[in-house]
Amino acid sequence: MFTRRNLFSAAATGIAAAAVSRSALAALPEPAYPAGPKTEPPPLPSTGRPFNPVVTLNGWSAPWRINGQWKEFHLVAEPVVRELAPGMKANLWGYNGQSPGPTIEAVEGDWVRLFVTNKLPEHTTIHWHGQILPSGMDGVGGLSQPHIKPGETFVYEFQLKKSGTFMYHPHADEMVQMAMGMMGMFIVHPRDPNQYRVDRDFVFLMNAYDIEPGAATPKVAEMTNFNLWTWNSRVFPGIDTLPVRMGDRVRIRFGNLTMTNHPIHMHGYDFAVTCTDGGWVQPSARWPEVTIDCPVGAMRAFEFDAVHPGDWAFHCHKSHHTMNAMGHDVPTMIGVDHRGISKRMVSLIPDYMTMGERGMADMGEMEMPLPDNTLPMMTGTGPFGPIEMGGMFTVVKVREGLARGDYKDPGWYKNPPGTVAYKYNGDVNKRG
Ligand SMILES: [Cu+2]
Repeated sequence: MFTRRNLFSAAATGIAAAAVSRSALAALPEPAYPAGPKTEPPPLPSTGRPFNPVVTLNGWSAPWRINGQWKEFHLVAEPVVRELAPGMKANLWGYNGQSPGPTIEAVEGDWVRLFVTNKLPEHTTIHWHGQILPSGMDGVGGLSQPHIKPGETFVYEFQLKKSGTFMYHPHADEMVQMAMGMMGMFIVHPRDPNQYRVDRDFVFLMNAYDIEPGAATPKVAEMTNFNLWTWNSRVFPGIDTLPVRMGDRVRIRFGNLTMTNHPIHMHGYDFAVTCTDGGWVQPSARWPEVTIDCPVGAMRAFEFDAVHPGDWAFHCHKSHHTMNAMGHDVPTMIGVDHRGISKRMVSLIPDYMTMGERGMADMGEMEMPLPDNTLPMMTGTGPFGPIEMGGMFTVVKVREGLARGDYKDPGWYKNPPGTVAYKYNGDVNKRG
């Protein structure tokens, strides 16, 4: 077993992340695979130090094995098929059968040993984004370690120096591997489970893809023109809702591994920014927001007390990030009079349909023919009609009487009488 001292000296000589022979693979912890794309709230930890687990939106947490002083995890980098929302599957790369990979959860002070097996057609590494660790464990291919070649397993070993919200992703052929979905969250819980304690603690990663309508594999050379904006490689209406019990203290954490910033906005509440990539924000330094901008490569967490019941939209505020593909090449038609043109076009192209001269809202209800494996640009239906969203959008559902640990969607909010905007019929005393 490594002692702390020879771990550090090994890192200094660059051999700490050592390849494991094929015969040793039998001794690796069994890699865990998820049951599907739905949120799988993890159970309370049965071994190791106690903590309050996070809930990964449309994801799950990796199990571990205790081996002496080590908490051992096993990540397998491999091609995966991810359903982005019902009706569209993408050929991505990820870990343990899914993109993003499982959330890693451990406790400040834990010694973690992470086995990484490469089943990709090219080399990879994992960088533990935000962790304080020996330089040789930092996962930058060529700089801190040799690359992990296809078929090889490498071992990362380090002690978790501080609690907070972290990520993991490759630092090898990075643009391609992240454009293909390789990433995951890494949550380090405080040593004292009552420090920064909340009742519900949600996490997700923001990622983006460029997949041509009708195709299933992202274009990996894309730099700016992504067309699918995802949370944990899901788009609305495929992103699970966040059910919250009235009175709960709630934390929502996210990381951004897209190539642009995302102003994340939650309706119905103001909240406090309590954790950034650098660690916890002291109570006296927390600032209130209703929209928190998350830069590229950063993590943010905010907290609120669930005191306002309802269905509250929760989304990126860049409006093209709450749309799915096909929204990019549509010309502005508002104010254009199509009447003459339409008639003449139909005589030439019988299926011709003019769109957009009164705005784009029609797209939310229109049954347009789409290529296979393609999602509508604006979609989803709520209790009052089409929601006209896609991409980075979901709903925080604050309800009375949910059970602790119940993350099932509670359905639509039943608004108390007299609390819904209504159509004016000439007399506010006579509501129709
Ligand atoms: Cu955005």
